[in-house]
Amino acid sequence: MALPEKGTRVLWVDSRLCSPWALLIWVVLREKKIPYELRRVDLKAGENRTPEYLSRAPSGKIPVLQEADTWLSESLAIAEYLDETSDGPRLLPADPLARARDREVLSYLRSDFSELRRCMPFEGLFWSQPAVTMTPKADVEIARVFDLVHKRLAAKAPEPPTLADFELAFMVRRVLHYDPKRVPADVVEFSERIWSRPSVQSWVTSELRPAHE
Ligand SMILES: N[C@@H](CCC(=O)N[C@@H](CS)C(=O)NCC(=O)O)C(=O)O
Repeated sequence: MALPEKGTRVLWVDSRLCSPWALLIWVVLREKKIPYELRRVDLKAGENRTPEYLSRAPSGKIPVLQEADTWLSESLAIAEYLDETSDGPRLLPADPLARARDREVLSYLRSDFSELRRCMPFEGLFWSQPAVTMTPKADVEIARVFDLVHKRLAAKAPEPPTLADFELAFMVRRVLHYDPKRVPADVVEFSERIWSRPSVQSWVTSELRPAHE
């Protein structure tokens, strides 16, 4: 695991570039125009399970942010840290209640929706995946995601997007990919507006992603 020059900010991501959690940090760095180096970890080869990696990122997961000898894991902690310590547009609202709402949605997206994720894996956006039968639980979770988007559209101006907007758009993107007819027009518009941002598209179209899984 070659270490970067001292003083360089480094984002460690999965080598296949298909983690939505890593995507969030990629987007934060680009939206806020923060210079960084990218390092890729081959999860399939177990590069995240070496004693060296685990001593820096004890969960053995990506994304990880490195600043000199400081290593920070967990996408939400990293995103919030970058937002608070850098210039550029605020990606978490300044207003305490609006910020709490953002964190509420970000927490839901981490703790709930496991069936939606299982039935509509993010990998499918880039490589064909074996078909998975939808389940009633996944249907309920999809309806709940749409409901969260509708609540946001009713409550706040669409610009600039916040962390919760980005992650909701990533979740909607799964449904748009696997079963577009399900997605209401206003939710399509919400997701497309965010998915088409240069910060997101630079990740979607990255040549670093292997052509085959
Ligand atoms: N709660 C973590 C989740 C990160 C996560 O699940 N990363 C996956 C890739 S999508 C990972 O590194 N998996 C490797 C493993 O668990 O061995 C975050 O928000 O950063």
